[in-house]
Amino acid sequence: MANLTLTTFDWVPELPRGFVRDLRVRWALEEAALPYRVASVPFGDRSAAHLAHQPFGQVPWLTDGDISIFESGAILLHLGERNAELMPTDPRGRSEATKWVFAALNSVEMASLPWSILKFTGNASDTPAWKFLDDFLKLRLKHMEPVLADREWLAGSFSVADILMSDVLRLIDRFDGLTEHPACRGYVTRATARPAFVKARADQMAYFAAADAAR
Ligand SMILES: N[C@@H](CCC(=O)N[C@@H](CS)C(=O)NCC(=O)O)C(=O)O
Repeated sequence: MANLTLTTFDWVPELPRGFVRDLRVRWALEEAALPYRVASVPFGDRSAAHLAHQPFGQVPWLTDGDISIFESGAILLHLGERNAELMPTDPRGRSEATKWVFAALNSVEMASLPWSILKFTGNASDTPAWKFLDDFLKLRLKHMEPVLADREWLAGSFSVADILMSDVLRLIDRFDGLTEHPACRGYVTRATARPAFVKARADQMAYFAAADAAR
């Protein structure tokens, strides 16, 4: 792969550190032992150049030569297409991994993200809206539980699907949302014990710590 550059923010507050989505990309790049450089855009402003790469003014995005890709799921699929460490190479295995990539983002994260936002903004209170969201997420977790009790990794061997699913579940766990789902929790423990995750997380933490020092 040509000249990979991962772009993230130049600084973020303490709360999201260790969870900024550039970590998903760092993790995949580390798993595949691909060399890359990290670039940054201001946390404060959204320039036209930023929006040209990421139309929602978010991070991350990855450039691979003259190809620029936003959306962490799309980036991971792009990397997975070219690296056997990230996706099975047989058609059945690839479709397994692909479907779990979409399940992580479109079935679990679509419930977990609003749930987490209400949690960290202190709005997880006794309201019908919160109860609805909490029940909705618990239903998704209830269905993930037997899947994850039954296998080590989603598509047979470790793949980008596991990076996404475990990262989604990891955020729920941060807010104690996996206490009734031991298989989901065990899966997060298993995934985050991988050396590539440990390095990716440490690198992200160091990157934002260096930004503190430079402010
Ligand atoms: N669906 C996007 C979400 C990206 C996202 O939420 N990025 C956060 C950082 S983890 C961000 O840029 N937040 C600032 C904002 O939304 O303006 C992806 O998975 O890449």
